[in-house]
Amino acid sequence: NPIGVIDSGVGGLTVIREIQKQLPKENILYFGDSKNMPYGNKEPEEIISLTKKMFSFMELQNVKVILLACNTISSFIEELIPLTEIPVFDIVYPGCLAAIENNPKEGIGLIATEATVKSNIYKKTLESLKPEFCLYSNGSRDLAKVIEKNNGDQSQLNFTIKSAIDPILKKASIDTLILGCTHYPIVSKNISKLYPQLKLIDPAKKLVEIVKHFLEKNHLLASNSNTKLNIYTSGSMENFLPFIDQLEIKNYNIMVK
Ligand code: DGN
Repeated sequence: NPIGVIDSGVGGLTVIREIQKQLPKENILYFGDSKNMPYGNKEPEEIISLTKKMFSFMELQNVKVILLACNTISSFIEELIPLTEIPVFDIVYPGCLAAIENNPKEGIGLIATEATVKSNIYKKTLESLKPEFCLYSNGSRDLAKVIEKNNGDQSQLNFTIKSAIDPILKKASIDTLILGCTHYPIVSKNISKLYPQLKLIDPAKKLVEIVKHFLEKNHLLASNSNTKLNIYTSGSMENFLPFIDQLEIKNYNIMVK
């Protein structure tokens, strides 16, 4: 059975890239709800109800686990777990663990969507793991959308990145920045260029490590030699192709659903 991955759009491809690196023998089923993106500016009820629909699709396709490759969706993990029998993994907990392992000297910064920041999920999770670290966050209304819809306009992209990060640096001198939206690692090169002093945390790596451990422990690891990645989008295929290329995603089929 495949590993199921869901996101509001193309952002979850950054998690797919990591699965293909760490679990190269697994089949993957991805659903990106680009028609309804951005999720980040929606109310919790709507995010939960859209996610429920994606869960039903994952159930029909018999996935063995569901990865929430979206921080905004992961903010509602407690409400979502009871909605399916399939084991669900969120991306916020791994993001916090990875930030702590970077041994921040000062506080930890977080950029994410407004919904993620408003939910306080990172603050709560970090406090439960290491209360001594302060979290400085800023929610961006536009960055995920600009990444998904931008057609190469670097000045618009850099401007939006700066509007997301500068307010955090005004509050505190941080050295570790969590990219708390799966769209953001797509532009990590731009971010590093603008802020070379910051260590950027992409939670996907830790998330896939955790899932790998779970699959091993439960004897669920696959050993396919010809793996398949089926990508379904509720939006347009053309929107996905440049990101698939840029992230060097392999062995994929893409379909509109
Ligand atoms: N990629 C999603 C996340 O990680 O929060 C959100 C993108 C969006 O819909 N705004």
